[in-house]
Amino acid sequence: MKRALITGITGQDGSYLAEFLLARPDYEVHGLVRRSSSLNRQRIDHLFAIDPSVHDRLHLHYADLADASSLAMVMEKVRPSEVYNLGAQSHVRVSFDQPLYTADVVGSGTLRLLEAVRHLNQSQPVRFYQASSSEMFGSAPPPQDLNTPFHPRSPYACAKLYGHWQTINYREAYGMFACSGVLFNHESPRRGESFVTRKVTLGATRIKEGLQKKLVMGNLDSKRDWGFAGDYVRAMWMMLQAETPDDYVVATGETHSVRELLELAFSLVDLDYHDYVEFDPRYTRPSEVDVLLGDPTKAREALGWRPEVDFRGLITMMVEHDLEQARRERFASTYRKS
Ligand code: NAP
Ligand code: G4F
Repeated sequence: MKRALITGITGQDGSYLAEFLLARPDYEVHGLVRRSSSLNRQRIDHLFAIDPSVHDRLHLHYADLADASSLAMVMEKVRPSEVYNLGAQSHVRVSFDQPLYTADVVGSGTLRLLEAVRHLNQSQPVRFYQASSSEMFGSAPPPQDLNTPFHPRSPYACAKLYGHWQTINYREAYGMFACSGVLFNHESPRRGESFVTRKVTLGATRIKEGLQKKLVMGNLDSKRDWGFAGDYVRAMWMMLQAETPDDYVVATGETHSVRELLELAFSLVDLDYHDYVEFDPRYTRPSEVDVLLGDPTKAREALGWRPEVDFRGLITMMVEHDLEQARRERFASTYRKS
């Protein structure tokens, strides 16, 4: 049995990664969860239905990236062979409101986890994956790959860059099997509701079903290289199965503007976004990343990784999911009123 430890298992990527690993009978999965006053397990509840063995192969542990002692205790208790560091305050706009908290969890949190892994690595081999981000490229002109100089444009991106370099330094200094995956934006029906793709697919479908009248947005001109989260967690796993540790860019190699995203999502429900979208500066950022476009050649050639879902397929998948959800909500409210 391989034993994987995932920080951020309750998030979008953590849930897809856990699902991917549990589909393989040779994996036991351990996830870190944070204590909160209300349970936040919607993205992983369904995993227990994969097959009866999951009840013995999926385990959750309370810990926090801000708390070094909790990380050391879980590491010692679980003794994983693979560690995936996906936990983060991952919202770029929010990082401007909470820069110190973001730096602590995203930057120092990675270092705390690396220290716990280094300690365990002295008695057994441990492979480490760091969830780095294309935000680190910031204002560097596209296309971006690992030879592109970083120019971060938010507290979140600066903190991710710190975690990226710490990961590389632990590999070089201690010979650890540590990889940094520089992943471009990836989305899914499980994407948090305040990220732009999900905000748009939820907005378009709720407007279609009469549950919402307008959609208030920020900068429509920025461009992103959007892929499907299910494809991207496969790349994370592939990095840790390689013979030698290395860093990779994971992207589709295509970029689209927020405006194109609006056009597509609204057209899928036969609406014109111009009739519903309004601007509010509250959704802009003090410094913006204008264009992200990744070059995934290295991941394709060295790992054999390729994305299976394209931009249109991704937004269609999200719109279909959210339309079904909006219909259920409309039906429930009509039923309550009758
Ligand atoms: P997400 O949906 O926001 O999930 C973040 C996860 O981190 C959640 O499980 C959250 O737990 C957990 N977390 C937050 N603060 C924590 C703390 N102090 N200690 C432990 N866990 C904590 O993010 P995602 O989209 O899955 O992204 C996964 C990782 O990839 C993140 O590191 C993100 O920054 C990075 N990344 C994402 C993208 C992308 O486009 N999705 C691209 C590049 C890199 P709760 O459920 O309790 O809040
Ligand atoms: O969906 P977003 O919030 O994602 P962003 O900032 O690119 O960050 C995401 O991808 C990173 C990888 O590059 C991850 F590391 C990070 O954790 C996160 O997952 O915004 C995308 C674009 C931005 O240019 C933003 O200004 O959409 C623009 N936008 C326009 N109106 C909006 C809105 N973004 C949000 N969240 N909400 C709006 O109303």
